[in-house]
Amino acid sequence: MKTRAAVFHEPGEPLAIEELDLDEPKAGEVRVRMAAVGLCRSDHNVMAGTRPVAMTPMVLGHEGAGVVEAVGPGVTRVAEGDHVVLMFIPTCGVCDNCVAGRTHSCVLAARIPLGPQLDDTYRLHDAAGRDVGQFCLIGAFSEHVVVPELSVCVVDDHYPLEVACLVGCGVVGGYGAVVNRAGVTPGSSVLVIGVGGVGMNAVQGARIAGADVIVAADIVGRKLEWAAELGATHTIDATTDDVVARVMEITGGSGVDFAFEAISRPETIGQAFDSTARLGTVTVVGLTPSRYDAIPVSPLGLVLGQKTVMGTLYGTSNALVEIPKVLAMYDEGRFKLDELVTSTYSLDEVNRGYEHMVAGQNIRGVITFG
Ligand code: COD
Ligand code: ZN
Ligand code: ZN
Repeated sequence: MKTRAAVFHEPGEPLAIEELDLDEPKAGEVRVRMAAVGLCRSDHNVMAGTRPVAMTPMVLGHEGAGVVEAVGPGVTRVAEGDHVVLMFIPTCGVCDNCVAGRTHSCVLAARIPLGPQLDDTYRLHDAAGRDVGQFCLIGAFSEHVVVPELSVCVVDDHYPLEVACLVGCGVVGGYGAVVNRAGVTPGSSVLVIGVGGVGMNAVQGARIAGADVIVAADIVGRKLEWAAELGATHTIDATTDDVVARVMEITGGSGVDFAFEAISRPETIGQAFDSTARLGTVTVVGLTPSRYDAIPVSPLGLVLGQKTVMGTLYGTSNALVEIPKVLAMYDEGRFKLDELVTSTYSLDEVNRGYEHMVAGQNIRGVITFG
């Protein structure tokens, strides 16, 4: 069958909307009619060339949700008609980490930047007959996708897919960093630097975990207003204020118990470290571009402060468990998802959506398929 998709060719160039040939699902694969896909910064990092992928052309997009319309031989987890959220790290279930309950570190995560499906062949082909890769094995900027059944999480069909899609990446990434990696405790103090599509969910996670003080720092005023609506008790405009000095003021000079960096810049990781109290933890969420090879963390401050600096990927979450849990909290009104979608776009408007992201206009822009 044919599918229209947004194809990445060269760093620095806009995505090209093309009609591609899509093969039938092979063994262990499913075809999904995409309903919605969030415009996450990681796809933009590929477009900008700061996060290289192994091949081009490649269809980007990994924060997606849709409806299963066909299944290949041997598929057992999923059936036609199921509503699914796509997972940007597949869950093989049999590698050492999956068996140990750490599916966020599944051995198949290494496939994210490669392009082909798990059997090393391609399901997408362009008009010139070239194979087309799928970012994160997904390539969700496409009307239809064929993906491994290991990359989908079935969700109840009453959830609006244009908000459920966000749970597949940014929501679990930010929320999981707080509850699964750092383990924020009731009554504690939290700082989130960078309250975009990921950091905003760290703010929500801190609220749900019962933190007393939740400080959000960003360079865009509107993001700070949104953060306050989603649970931040204090906000810092990093364009005018010294983040560390303001955090010290807010916490009476002690610093926060838990700091999160959701931008991916060494300077802001340094600010998170300097803002943390004795025995506090710093959790780095963003994948920094590979040109950076060090972070400004004082070794003396690390020891005297007895601090912990750690990273997190996919919110250190088992997505198959966490995605339905977050959606259940959405049902209860505890987790805000509708508020995260600040603009919607058609597939043809994908580049405009990314321009808006770069300009700081959205918490999340979402592409909806008509
Ligand atoms: N100080 C404070 N805030 C800043 C600064 C600064 N110097 N610079 C930028 N910001 C703010 C922006 O205004 C924005 O609000 C926010 O930081 C960044 O948010 P977004 O919405 O632009 O980006 P996100 O939230 O989609 O993604 C950011 C990450 C860095 C977390 C993401 O790209 C990433 O690297 N994720 C890695 C984790 C992961 O699991 N990746 C795989 C798939 S995403
Ligand atoms: Zn993402
Ligand atoms: Zn695995």
